[in-house]
Amino acid sequence: MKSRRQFIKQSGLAAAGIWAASACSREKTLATTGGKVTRPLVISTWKNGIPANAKAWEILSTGGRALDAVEAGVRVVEANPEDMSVGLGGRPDREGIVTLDACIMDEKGNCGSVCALEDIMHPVSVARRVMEATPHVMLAGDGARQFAIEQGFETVNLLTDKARKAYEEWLKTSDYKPVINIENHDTIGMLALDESGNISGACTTSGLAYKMHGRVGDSPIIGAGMFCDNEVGGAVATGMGELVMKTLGSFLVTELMRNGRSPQEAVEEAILRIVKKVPGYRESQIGYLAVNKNGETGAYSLHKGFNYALYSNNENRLLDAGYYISE
Ligand code: SD4
Repeated sequence: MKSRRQFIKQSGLAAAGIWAASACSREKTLATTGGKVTRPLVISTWKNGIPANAKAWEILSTGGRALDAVEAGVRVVEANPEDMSVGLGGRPDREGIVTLDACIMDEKGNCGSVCALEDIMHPVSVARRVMEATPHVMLAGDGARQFAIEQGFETVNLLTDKARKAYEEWLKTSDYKPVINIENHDTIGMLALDESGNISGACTTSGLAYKMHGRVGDSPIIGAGMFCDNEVGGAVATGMGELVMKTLGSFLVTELMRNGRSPQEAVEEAILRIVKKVPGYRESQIGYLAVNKNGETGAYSLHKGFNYALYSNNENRLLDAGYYISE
C-alpha cells in the first residue's frame, strides 16, 4: 500500500494561468460583487473539444443561448467517425453493438437524457427532445430508439469499418481491462455560459469500449456525468463512469461551489472523494471540469493526461488539467 506522501497533488497551474491572462474587452463587471465576469465561455473535455467549442462559439459570440451552443458543439463530435468514443464510429459493446448515452440540461433546470440508444447519430438531440417534448427526463434502449424515430431522427449504422476491425481484434483476447486515457478518452462533456449569464451543459458518449451489453455509465445520468444550476454553475465528468456514479460527481462539484468553493477547489475535492470512497480507483482515470457563474473554471483528474478545451476571450485553447496521482 502506498503512503499518502507518495501522492503528490499537482496544482491546476494551467487553469490558474487562464485567469492571469484573462483581461479583455469581453469581461464585464458584476454589479453585486465588483468581481470580473468572463462570458461568453465554453469548456469541454479532451482535444475534440476544440472543434466542438468552435461550433458552440458561433452561437455564443452572436448572443445565442448556452443550451443551443452545447447541443451544436457536441454534435460535431457525435458526427465525427474518427472519434471512437462518441456517436458515429464509437466502439461497440462486447456483442459488437454500438450503444450511446447522452444528456443535456438548461438554465431553468430542465433536463433530458437517453441511454443505451442504438442506430441514432445524435443522442444529444434526442435527449433535448426528451426534455422538451415529454414529461420525462430519461428514456432507455428500445424506448429511446422508438421515440427518436417517431420524432423524425433517421436510423444509421453507427459501427464504422474502423470500429468493427478494432472490435474483431479485441475479440481475439476478449480481455476487458480499462486503459487509462486510451480506452476512455474523447467522450465529450461541455458547459457553456452565454452572454446573458445562463449556463447549460451536455455530455455524450458511446461509453466504455467493449462494455457489457446494457451497461450504462455516468454520462447520461443527470448529476453524475453532468449537472448545472443557474444560481451556481455546473460540472461535467469523463472517464470510468462507475467511479463518478458512486460519488454523484457533477452534482457534488456543483454543490461544493454553491457552498463557496471555487471551481478548481470543487473539482479537486470531488476527485479526493473518489480516492477516499472507491477502492481500486488507481486503475481508472476520471476527469472533471467545472465553471461558475463568473466564468471561472476548474479542471482536475485522477491521473496525468486529461486535457480540455476552453474557449473564452475569443481564444480556443487546449489545456492540461492538474492531477492527483503523481506517478
Ligand atoms: C462512461 N464516462 O461511459 C463514460 C466514458 C468516458 O471518456 O467518459 N470516456 O463511463
